[in-house]
Amino acid sequence: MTGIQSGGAAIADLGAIIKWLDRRGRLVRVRSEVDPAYQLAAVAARFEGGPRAVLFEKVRGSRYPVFTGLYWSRDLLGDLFGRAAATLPQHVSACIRDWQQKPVAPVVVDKGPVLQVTEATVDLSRLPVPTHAELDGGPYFDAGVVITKDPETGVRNTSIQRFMVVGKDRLAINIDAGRHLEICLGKAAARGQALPFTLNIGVGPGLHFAAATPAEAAPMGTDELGIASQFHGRPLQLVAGTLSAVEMVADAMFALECEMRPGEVHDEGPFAEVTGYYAGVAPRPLLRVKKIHRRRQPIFQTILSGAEVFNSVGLLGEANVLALLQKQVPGVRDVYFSHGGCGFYHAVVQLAQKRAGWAKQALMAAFAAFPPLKMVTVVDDDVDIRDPADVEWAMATRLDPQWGIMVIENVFGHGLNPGFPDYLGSKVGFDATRPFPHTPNYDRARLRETSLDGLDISIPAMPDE
Ligand SMILES: Cc1cc2nc3c(=O)[nH]c(=O)nc-3n(C[C@H](O)[C@H](O)[C@H](O)COP(=O)(O)O)c2cc1C
Ligand SMILES: [Mn+2]
Repeated sequence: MTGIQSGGAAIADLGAIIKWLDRRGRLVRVRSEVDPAYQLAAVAARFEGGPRAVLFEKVRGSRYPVFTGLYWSRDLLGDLFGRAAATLPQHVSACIRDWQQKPVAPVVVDKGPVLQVTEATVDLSRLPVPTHAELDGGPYFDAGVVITKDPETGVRNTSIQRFMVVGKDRLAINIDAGRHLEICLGKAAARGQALPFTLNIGVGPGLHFAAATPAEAAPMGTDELGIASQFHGRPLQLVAGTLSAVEMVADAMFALECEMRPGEVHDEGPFAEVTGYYAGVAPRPLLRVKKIHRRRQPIFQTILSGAEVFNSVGLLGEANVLALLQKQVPGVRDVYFSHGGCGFYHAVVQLAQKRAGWAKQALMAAFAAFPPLKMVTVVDDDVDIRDPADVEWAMATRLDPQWGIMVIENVFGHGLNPGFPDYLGSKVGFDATRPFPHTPNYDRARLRETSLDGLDISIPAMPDE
């Protein structure tokens, strides 16, 4: 496996990534014109989870193509990084650990592709912003990286949020409880100031992962943009803002310079979320887009609410839980956030148990490491944590419901999960490990390893093959 990194700085440049996907046969090109309202997302969904990303070359009402699907397959991501898909959490947690120990700060450079064109006026209707699901409240930016600065300390913060278009130069944003952006907005409000930030669209996975790094791994006051430097193997490049002290990403396809004025709100939603449910309408922060910069020939990026989020928020959560559990619980081998669990509500932990009772320690540590988790299942090291049937087998044969189920009531969880109205609900842990010490009646039956090479085997074709 070579991956794109053998091409140098290419991993930081979505344009280079799209070309690389094309050369690898990993890019579906939709040449016919599609409607950004409903049709684009519906067509993209037909390819969701497959080995290829999708480029929509002609999008009605706009001059710019739209790209989607970079994150919906771990195999594609593994190929891009030149490593086996199952080792992505280890790679991600190694990059975060290296940043925690010795951060490589981003550098501010004079020029960057994003500054090739600055629009004379701000008109969001010229951008190919898609409306995804049938009841969505409008077109949404959902793949933009937000950069802001803490109004007190000046330290940068980065995150990804969904933004609904509510006017020619207005967006409404959803900020979940406790996000650092919420804290920054609160600090700006306390000082009676507006909060400037930039929305950077069309970036590489290193920066996307940096923005999605959970607060538990990148606490308030740390400049998590440095995590992108680790993925890139060189400092992330920024360019200075033209209206405020907040920088933009030099390699982005588009950068919007924006401002939130504390107290200004607008109805936002509904939006079909990663949970498979609609997030409801509520008054949420309104913001003004003051300037649009872009490449000469930019490509807009959108993300489908589903596997793409499982493999970004979920992958980052997984990497963090794995790193913390390996520090705290002897014998933790691997962690997987299942897709049936919306990518970040159900963690499956693989444990080579060393002493009785440590499976429950692993349950508690996992819940503490990542607050959105609603379920944690711990299995032994002979179970394939990425195979739901194997995990179910462990539950069906090894979980003892008398003592293996741990319920935690009235605990903070993820507000988008309908079981956590106002972020409060119950969580459940399943200890599906064998009783300790191990006895032969829980040993797994196995057939002997064999090879089909040299065996004369005839496989007939079936009528509809
Ligand atoms: C595609 C995508 C969409 C997201 N949408 C939102 C959102 O609308 N609101 C939100 O608060 N977090 C959203 N997140 C999660 C945050 O970006 C993520 O938790 C981040 O770490 C928050 O940054 P912070 O730790 O600096 O607060 C999204 C993440 C991804 C990858
Ligand atoms: Mn942060």
